[in-house]
Order: sequence, then structure tokens, then C-alpha cells
Amino acid sequence: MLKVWGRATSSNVQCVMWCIAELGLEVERIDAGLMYGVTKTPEYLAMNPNATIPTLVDGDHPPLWESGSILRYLANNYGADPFWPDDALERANVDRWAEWGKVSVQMSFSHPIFWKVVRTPAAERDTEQLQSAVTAFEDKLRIADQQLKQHPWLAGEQFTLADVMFGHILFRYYDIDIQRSNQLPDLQKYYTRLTDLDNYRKHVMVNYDELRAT
Ligand SMILES: N[C@@H](CCC(=O)N[C@@H](CS)C(=O)NCC(=O)O)C(=O)O
Repeated sequence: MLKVWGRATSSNVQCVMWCIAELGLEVERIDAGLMYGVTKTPEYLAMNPNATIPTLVDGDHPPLWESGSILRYLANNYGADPFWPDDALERANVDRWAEWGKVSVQMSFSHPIFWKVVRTPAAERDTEQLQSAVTAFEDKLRIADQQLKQHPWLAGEQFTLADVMFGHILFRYYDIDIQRSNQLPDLQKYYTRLTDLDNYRKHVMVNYDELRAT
């Protein structure tokens, strides 16, 4: 049985929970982080010295942290071709898009945009800085839009780990109160396709009011 520590409103927890659901595995999720506490207790720090979420424990194995490494562990241990291809080159193709989504794309969204809009009181927002962060983020999304013009899924013809590691960011991008580009038509269609997936709706399209600045 898998155990995941982390609140349902954490995007890093969401991609792990979505992946677990896509792999059809059973999991228990334990609320932790921010208002839920837990992460600074000695017991938690013994599992994850970073005091961050998510942390995953699979049965009797040692705890894992860093969502990217958790996702690759899940795919390696429980995933199958084509979600996580057997062939090294095909896997590397999926992995480059997965890494790109989880690192390059997420980093230019979570703190510079989502955090600034949702966690910062309106009076303290720097509109100009926010708009330039959105422009830089959309420059990255344009790369996905071009790829999705030619293929239904991010790494090609099949739904893969890359869609989980990239796609989980899109709910918040399309949901928050920002001025979005209307020049990403294939990304928009892809997002609509993601919202048709039960597991995406359940684990990613999660209300994040508890994160809002008061
Ligand atoms: N690189 C780490 C980042 C982990 C991280 O910063 N998680 C955030 C939540 S998305 C966190 O722990 N925030 C503090 C908290 O919720 O208490 C990963 O991908 O797992």
C-alpha cells in the first residue's frame, strides 16, 4: 500500500496522486504542509529532512521525496509501455518532456505567477512584474502548443508520464485571474482533453481557496 503525505492543494502532491490513479494503485493520502502542519515534526523530518511535501512511502521501503523522483519511481516500478516506454530512446523522449514540464515550466509558473496572484493580497501585487512573468511562461507554453499541433499528447501519440508532469500545471493557469494569451489554440484543446479525464478532475482540479491570501 502506498502512503503519500501532503495536502490535496499542493501541485506537487497533485501530480503524484494523479499518476498513482492512472497506474490504478491504492493509496492513502495524509494531509500535511502549511495549515495542516506535520512536516516539521521529528517523525516527518526523519522521513523527509526538507520538511516539504510530497513524501511517498511504498510498503516497507525507505521514504521518497522530490516529486519528480517519486513519479519516476512509480513509473519504473508500476508503469508499463507506452505510459513509460521500455525502449531507452522512447523513454528518453517521454522523459525530456516530463522533466521540461515539471522543472522548466512549473518553476516559471508556481512562484512567479500562481503564488503572486493567489497568495499575495491584491494591494501588494506588482502588476507589471506579474505580466512579464506571464509572458515568459507563455513563451514556454508556446513550445507545448507547437508540439500539440502535431501530436495529441505531449510526448507523441500516447498519454504518458510527460502529460502528468506537465499537464497538472494547466488547471491553475486556466483558472486564475490573469490575462491569458489567446494564441495557444492547441494547448487549449489539449487542456480540454485533460479535463475529460476522471483522474485529472479528481486530483488536479482541486479548489485552492485555502491557499488564498486573507
Ligand atoms: N522540489 C520539491 C518541491 C517540494 C515543495 O516545495 N513542496 C511545497 C508544496 S507544492 C511545500 O512543501 N510547501 C510547504 C508546505 O506546504 O508546507 C518537489 O518537487 O517535491
